[in-house]
Amino acid sequence: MTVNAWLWIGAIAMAIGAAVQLVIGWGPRTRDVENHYLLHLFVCLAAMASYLVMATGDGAIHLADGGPNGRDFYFARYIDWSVTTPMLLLGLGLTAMHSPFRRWAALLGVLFADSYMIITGLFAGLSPVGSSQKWLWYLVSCAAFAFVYIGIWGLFREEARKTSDEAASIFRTNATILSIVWLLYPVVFLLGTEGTLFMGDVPTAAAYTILDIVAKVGYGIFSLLETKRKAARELAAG
Ligand code: RET
Repeated sequence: MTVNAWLWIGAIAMAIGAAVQLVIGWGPRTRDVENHYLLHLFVCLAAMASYLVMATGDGAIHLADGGPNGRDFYFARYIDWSVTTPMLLLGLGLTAMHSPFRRWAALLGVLFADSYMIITGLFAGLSPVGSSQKWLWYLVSCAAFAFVYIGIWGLFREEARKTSDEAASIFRTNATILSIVWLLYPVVFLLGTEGTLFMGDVPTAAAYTILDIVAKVGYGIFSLLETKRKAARELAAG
């Protein structure tokens, strides 16, 4: 398989993910379902655009470092992540918080740390392979990532426990999936063409595509169905 094939797989998977969510969320919705519907649908649509621009050859720049032939740096991924990761975290925050407005500063803090992680991650990706500044930016980005985890497992979890047993349990499942899947991104960066070149461009593209499908399509559909089930239970209970 080629890098391009993986990018097309990403674009098609995101389109299918968006279509499936469109169907799941169709019809009358509670506010809770609507929140998750819009967030997860737009996550897939944003990623679909990003995969399309990469697959059609306009989402990367060619850099001279990283081997005799240089390397393609897919900046479009970082634009995608800068939009989609805050949306996914907002979705997780909403499963935890009865009223996000009560702790809006905490919520914004987590989203800010997340943006910081992606932007400094972009600097890490752009800087020359083998340079010391690459690892400086990588560490800064990882530090921001640690703040995101502190937000999830500290503030968000505390809020979920206060909200209800059901919210706490849903939150725990979602936060666990998200935490594990997200942790693999810096590992792919480290091993791939942006990091140590341990993996070539095809495995790097494959790994990011698979992670994106799990983190956006898989997690999105899971979270949307879960919210619908919760709404149905609430309706039945009156
Ligand atoms: C980078 C490199 C620098 C160090 C760290 C990173 C983390 C990236 C993450 C990305 C998550 C993306 C998702 C996209 C799907 O919607 C930027 C790779 C910490 C956590 C979940």
